[in-house]
Amino acid sequence: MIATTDRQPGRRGASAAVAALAGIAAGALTLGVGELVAAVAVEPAAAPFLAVGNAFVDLTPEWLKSFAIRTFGENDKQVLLAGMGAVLLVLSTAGGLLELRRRRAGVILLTALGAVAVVAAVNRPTATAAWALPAVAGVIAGALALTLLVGRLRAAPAEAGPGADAPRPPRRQVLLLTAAVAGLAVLTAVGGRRFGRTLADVRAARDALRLPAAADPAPAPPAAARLDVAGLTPYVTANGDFYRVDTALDLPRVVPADWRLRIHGMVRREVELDFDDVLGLDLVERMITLTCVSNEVGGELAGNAVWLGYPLADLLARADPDPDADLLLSTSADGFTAGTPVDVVTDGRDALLAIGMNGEPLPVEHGFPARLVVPGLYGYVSATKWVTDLELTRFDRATAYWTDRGWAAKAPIKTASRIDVPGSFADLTAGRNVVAGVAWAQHRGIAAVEVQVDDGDWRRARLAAEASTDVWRQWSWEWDAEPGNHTLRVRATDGAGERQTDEQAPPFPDGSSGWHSVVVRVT
Ligand SMILES: Nc1nc2c(c(=O)[nH]1)N[C@H]1C(S)=C(S)[C@@H](COP(=O)(O)O)O[C@H]1N2
Ligand SMILES: [Mo]
Repeated sequence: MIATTDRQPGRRGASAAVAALAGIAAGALTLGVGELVAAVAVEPAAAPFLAVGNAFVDLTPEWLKSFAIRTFGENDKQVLLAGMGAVLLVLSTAGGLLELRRRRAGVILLTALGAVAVVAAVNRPTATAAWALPAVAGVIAGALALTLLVGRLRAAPAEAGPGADAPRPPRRQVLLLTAAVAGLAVLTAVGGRRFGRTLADVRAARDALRLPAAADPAPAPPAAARLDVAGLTPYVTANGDFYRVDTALDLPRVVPADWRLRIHGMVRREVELDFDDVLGLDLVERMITLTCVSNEVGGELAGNAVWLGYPLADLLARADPDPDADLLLSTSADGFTAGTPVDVVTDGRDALLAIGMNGEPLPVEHGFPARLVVPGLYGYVSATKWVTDLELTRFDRATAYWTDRGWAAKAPIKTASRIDVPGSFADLTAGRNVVAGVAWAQHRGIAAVEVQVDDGDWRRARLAAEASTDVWRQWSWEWDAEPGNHTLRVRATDGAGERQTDEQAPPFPDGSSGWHSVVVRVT
């Protein structure tokens, strides 16, 4: 039996609209109180909205994740947050309407959603039991608000029979109360976001940080390492243009004063460093090109920067690792983990605990105040940002974030080359045209790049000078283009003489492969 107090359809519609708004306000209050309790009593990441979002990120199946990265690129986080917002808007509207139809029905829906948030929160990698509190407190506040608001709408006495002059539900009053609840929701949410350490605090700490000069500065790359071709990827990637890939919906807020790095596990001596300890070390500066395993053939998920840091091998040596430890498991402030082969870190390459990027402290998005950088390995097995913990262990004992999701445990970067100019489907004029791009095979180096037009012979491109085998190389080739539609293809050969494979592979499980091509029209 549906118990509405209005017998006129128009009025019933008006009550429903008010109930829907009340549902939205109650839903917002749930989230707002969750934010506030998380910030005051637990941790910002324990707030229901973020906990559910982060859990969603962790549970997203591979096909959906690849689709999201392909479709939305680096906006995938914004798209997820907006999508969650839309779903919650629909669900809280439904909560209001359900509560109007049947007392407690909306509250039950809200409680069910709260239970999902609790499960998500307590299962976050860095969670304690207290992480349940924000969602519980939020649901209590939201349920009270929903009961109060919609209860008033339904308050008309049931005995008023048909035709009787039933008292009108106090819609205007409920609307005002709804506005008050919405205001409270905004206050608690904003209060929660402002309480404790904010992103602004972290940025201020970063601005205040003065990095020491490197004891061992980066060798200046040869002038001939840069080619002057319009549209070619810049040799050094500006911090603001550097690709960003991580699982963090909300940036970890770590300030140098609180940062600690613990080195433990299969070691003879546990080591703990604070940020001043790192600043006091003999730092080195190295140019290293990073690449994400999710990069598609021809994709943009690679960047080149000058990193300031301390050699990881020397750092680990301080802990005197057990020779049986073959895995370095690094953990970030937000619980992300990467597993790096110990032999790679200690084979003499410039694997770093990095604190500087292109002459500045690490940007917050890129791991402030400290991260790992290991030349030659994809980021997911090596480049832990906001790193706080290094454990020496074994591949047969431990797994990391992405290996738990089926990605390869060992992931050297595959040789890759990309045509930047001309762009896909460019309109060119017949005659002399420059074809140019970058190629990388970190730690093996690039020995040759070749270009092919349609099914013609492969032609050697001109290679810019090599700064080191850990850095990508620009290349260019002069093309005497004839009218018509043409396909340009590129392939590289690494420093060991191994040619880039034309076998097409998707990023999963150990990196994409295949030759990049662009189609152009020449007139
Ligand atoms: N804490 C943390 N570190 C992380 C990741 C992450 O999700 N969380 N992603 C890794 C991956 S997959 C890559 S490719 C690099 C990207 O580093 P960047 O964002 O600075 O380019 O960071 C690595 N470090
Ligand atoms: Mo990555």
